[in-house]
Amino acid sequence: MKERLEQIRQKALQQISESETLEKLNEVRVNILGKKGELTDVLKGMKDVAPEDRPKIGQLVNDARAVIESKLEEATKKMERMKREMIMKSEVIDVTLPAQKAQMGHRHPITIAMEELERIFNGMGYEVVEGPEIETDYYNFEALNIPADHPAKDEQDTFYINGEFLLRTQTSGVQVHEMEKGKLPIRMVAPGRVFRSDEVDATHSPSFHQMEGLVIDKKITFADLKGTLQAFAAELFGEDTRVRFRPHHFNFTEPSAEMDISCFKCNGSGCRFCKGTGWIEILGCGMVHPNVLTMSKIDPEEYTGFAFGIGLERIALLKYEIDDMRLLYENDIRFLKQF
Ligand code: 2NM
Repeated sequence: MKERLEQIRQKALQQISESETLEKLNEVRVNILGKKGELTDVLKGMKDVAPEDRPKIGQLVNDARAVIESKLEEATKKMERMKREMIMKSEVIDVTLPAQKAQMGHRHPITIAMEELERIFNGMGYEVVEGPEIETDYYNFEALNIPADHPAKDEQDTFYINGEFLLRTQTSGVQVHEMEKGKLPIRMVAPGRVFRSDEVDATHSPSFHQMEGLVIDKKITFADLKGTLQAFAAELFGEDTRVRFRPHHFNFTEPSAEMDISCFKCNGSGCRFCKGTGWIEILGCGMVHPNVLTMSKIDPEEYTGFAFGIGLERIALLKYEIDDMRLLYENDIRFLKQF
């Protein structure tokens, strides 16, 4: 009996020292000290021990149990401490490290141009009005004095949805809707996406952005148009900017013109940027055609007006000196990050 106890004790101590996990230690506890454990087994054998030897054997069993229990506890504590240390090491946070810079979003260069133009025209008392990208043939063409046989209406140039609906090729439909409301005077700009059936290249895209403006009141003249667009150019490109108007043709305006600004790179002396001319084309404009007013129930004898159209891609490319429009649509984050 004594030997068996010694054996159990040796075995227990060895197993404890060989245990590498808390689970293993618990296994040892159950196998030795548990209800069906080896030491408990020894106690159950007491009935075969001579009565006079029982106190002594009992004492030995208790001693063995005490030693094993204390070794178990010691090993368990040590194991728990090691486990904690390992967790602390692997989860260490260096609170002195500098914080990671938050990634800020960027407005797209076209959005920047659009908002800048809205700000300038708002400052001159213009309202910003938006309208649908799908329009009817009437609002996109007919109401703008563009006849059925006009080349712009060709399927080569316009995306038709069906015989009646199309993707707007300019935002002018928004102006027509506004004129039809009959609330005069009008001072508005219409920014937005427009569509033309063009091949993609450095200066063309089937979908691009425009801002068109419209002013209608009594006694509006071409001088008002010139003064307004001169003030606009000065605010967008700098107060020294000079403008010139070249005769042009649009169906919806008469007379019509294109406006150039003096090159902001060379101030008009001629450089690569303005292709040696000293001037940069910036927008189209004109006095609203009497037919356009009449169709929208405005009396051209009482009211006159001017209108203009500005390409926002063109403004963004000029402003940021970008030479290929495709960069604006590819959404390469390395490109967009710069604005
Ligand atoms: C341009 C150039 C000239 C224009 C005309 C109108 C309307 F609706 F009043 F007739 N809206 N926009 C216009 C005039 C647009 O874009 C180059």
